[in-house]
Amino acid sequence: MKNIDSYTHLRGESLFVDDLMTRQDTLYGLCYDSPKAHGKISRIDYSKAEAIDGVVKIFTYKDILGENQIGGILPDEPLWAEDEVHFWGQPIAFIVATSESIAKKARTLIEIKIEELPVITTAKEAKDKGSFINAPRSFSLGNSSEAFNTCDYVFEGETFSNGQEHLYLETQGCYVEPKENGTIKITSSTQGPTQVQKTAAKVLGIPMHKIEVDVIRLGGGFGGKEDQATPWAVMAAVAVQHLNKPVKYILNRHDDLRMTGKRHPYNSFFKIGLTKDLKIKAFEVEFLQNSGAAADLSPAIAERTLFHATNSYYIPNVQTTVYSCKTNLPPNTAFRGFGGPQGMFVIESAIADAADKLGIDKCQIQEANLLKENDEFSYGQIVTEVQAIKAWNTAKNTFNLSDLQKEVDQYNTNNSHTKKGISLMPIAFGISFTNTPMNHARALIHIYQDGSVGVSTGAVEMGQSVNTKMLQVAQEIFGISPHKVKLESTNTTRVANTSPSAASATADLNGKAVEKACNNLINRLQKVAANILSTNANSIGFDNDCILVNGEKSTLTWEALIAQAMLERVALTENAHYATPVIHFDKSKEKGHPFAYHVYGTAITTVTVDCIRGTYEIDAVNIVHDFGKSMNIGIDIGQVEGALAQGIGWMTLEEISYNTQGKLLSNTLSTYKVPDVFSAAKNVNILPLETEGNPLAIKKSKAVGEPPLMYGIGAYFAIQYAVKAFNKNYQLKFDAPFTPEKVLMSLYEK
Ligand code: LUZ
Ligand code: MOS
Repeated sequence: MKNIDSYTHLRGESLFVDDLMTRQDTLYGLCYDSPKAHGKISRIDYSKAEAIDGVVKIFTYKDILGENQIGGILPDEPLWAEDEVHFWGQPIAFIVATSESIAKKARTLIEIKIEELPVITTAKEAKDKGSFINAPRSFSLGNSSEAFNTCDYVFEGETFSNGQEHLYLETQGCYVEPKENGTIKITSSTQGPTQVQKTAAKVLGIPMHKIEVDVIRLGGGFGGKEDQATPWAVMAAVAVQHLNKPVKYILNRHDDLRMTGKRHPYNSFFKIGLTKDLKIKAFEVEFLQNSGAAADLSPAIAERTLFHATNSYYIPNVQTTVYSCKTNLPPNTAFRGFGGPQGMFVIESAIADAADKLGIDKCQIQEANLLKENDEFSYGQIVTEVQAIKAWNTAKNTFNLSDLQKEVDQYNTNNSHTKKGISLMPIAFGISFTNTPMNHARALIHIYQDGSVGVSTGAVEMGQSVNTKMLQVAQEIFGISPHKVKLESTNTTRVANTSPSAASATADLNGKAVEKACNNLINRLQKVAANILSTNANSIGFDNDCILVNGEKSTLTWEALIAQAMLERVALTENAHYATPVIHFDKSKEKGHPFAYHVYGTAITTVTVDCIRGTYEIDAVNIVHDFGKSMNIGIDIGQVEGALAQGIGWMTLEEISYNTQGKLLSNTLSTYKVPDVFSAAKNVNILPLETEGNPLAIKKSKAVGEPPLMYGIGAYFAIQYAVKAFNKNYQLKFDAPFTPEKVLMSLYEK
């Protein structure tokens, strides 16, 4: 089935927040943010800005009737700064005017004096100064310090991976309207409608039932709207509470880039120990996460880094620690993979370092340590239905690894100014929110009396096609044509207390709730049908818009059945709740079984480096991916392709840059390079691995949003291979992104 949105997307008819019909009296909001990264606000003068015709009011923390607090995990982030600012771009005030251009003009007239304080921009500096978000976390398995003594080889090193801008096509935004009796309706471009509702209620000092949050769809989220869609919606809601008029706020790209957090940069220190037969016996890492100026989701992201620190390998002795380092950058946040990619980059670097020093191919070490059935992760989960070796071998065999390797080496013998590189990248990604209590969802299904169906869930459509998957679930259970099912917007009054659409788990969690609700309706309808057809309920089936008896088509249509059920006063609405069974985690021991299942796969990446210019092309990425039993292979392959491009971008081109004063330098699309058609892999082959799937995945179709991003890590090591082929003196460095500048320096390093 095609993505149900593709037709209107292509015609430009799909609606986003900015396309909503606005009321005639709508006002426009604009955030005034800090022009310094750290300091005390000694003076602020709004008088010139307020004097402009059309400026209605400038809101500050003093106008907040509830709490000036938007922190989700830790209460450490004000909506608007009070007397101190902690990052460049921190919201201080909110200008509301009769037009966007008036608000913009007013913003330039605000005068501020800040007594500057020392600015920390790197995680290392923060750690040295003892500046942390919370206490460090550690996972451990076996006894690594003892195990190192029995290793034949031990290597130590440092890695750095930079942040990443989400660059959702649709910037952050909201439209907020007053309703009667002090109630407020927020339409937001958020992955987490409940988080917006809860935070707005807290800041406005009103109960959650007075706030309705509606989400039509998002033009991309990638994690950037899991937590950070909230502040804008809440700012506009504060204004609406005071003015009793609608307020719209859509950030322009420049403001969005400056004020929002990104993927966390990580600086990490590893120690890896191997035996002569290349088994990794011990592994230790200290991860320094650059969290920015407030917690946001950093502690949860730090946790996922620990969960993925050994990627798809079994290592019997592991000791990992993560520090969430508080710096004067915008609070960094969720980004596809959620700390997992940062963890995996370190183990892959450690393996590359060991292979280089031992003079062998990296893939020999990788292959010798792949996860097997019943292996244990450092967090105590015993893995079953492991596909690591199967994916690896299938990739090697299907894509003729030995031929590819020969081609690369022959090419390198025959060419002096261009060199090729190759790498393998296996992945194992855990599916479930690592915070167990978040793994639940609900669905509300109405069968209307004409037989058409409306489905509401907590899932937010952000281009990942979750609505299409939800529609498929309902349509297949009811045995009706897809056009009879409509997916409604995501709305907190229809489906409440939702977890954000995140963690690759949205289709699983919400799909299972849809499945449950539909099955409950089916049970009721079977009885009605059995009555009409004088048979027993168990023999009733549903297919092709008709009712079946013992698998045979009867004369009763779906529409006729629904009409009869209506006459018999049978409830045609159902609400169901789903909570993932099996999973648990004990934070006091840092052990448990946090993931419903893992997703596996292997990518083989080949590249060509221009050794005169330092530029490179990704020749091909050949992937074997574990989709389980994909319920929509077109959509799922689209997710792999998108994630791969995003992962390669993170590893190669996308370079976030702040100066030492904490000012974002890469603040436009001319200074921040995202992958385009020229930098995309020339050839991408995606082969679905034949696996059983997992009963905790919706229709045994495994989660697909995040895992394939990590195939992009392979690009780093393929480029490194080519660089080494050109320059034998090159000392391996693990400093992502591997931009053409860095490649050039490496090619000519002495
Ligand atoms: N968000 C979250 C996530 O709150 N918890 C998670 O475990 C997670 N994992 C991936 C992406 N977003
Ligand atoms: Mo996320 S990184 O919002 O799944």
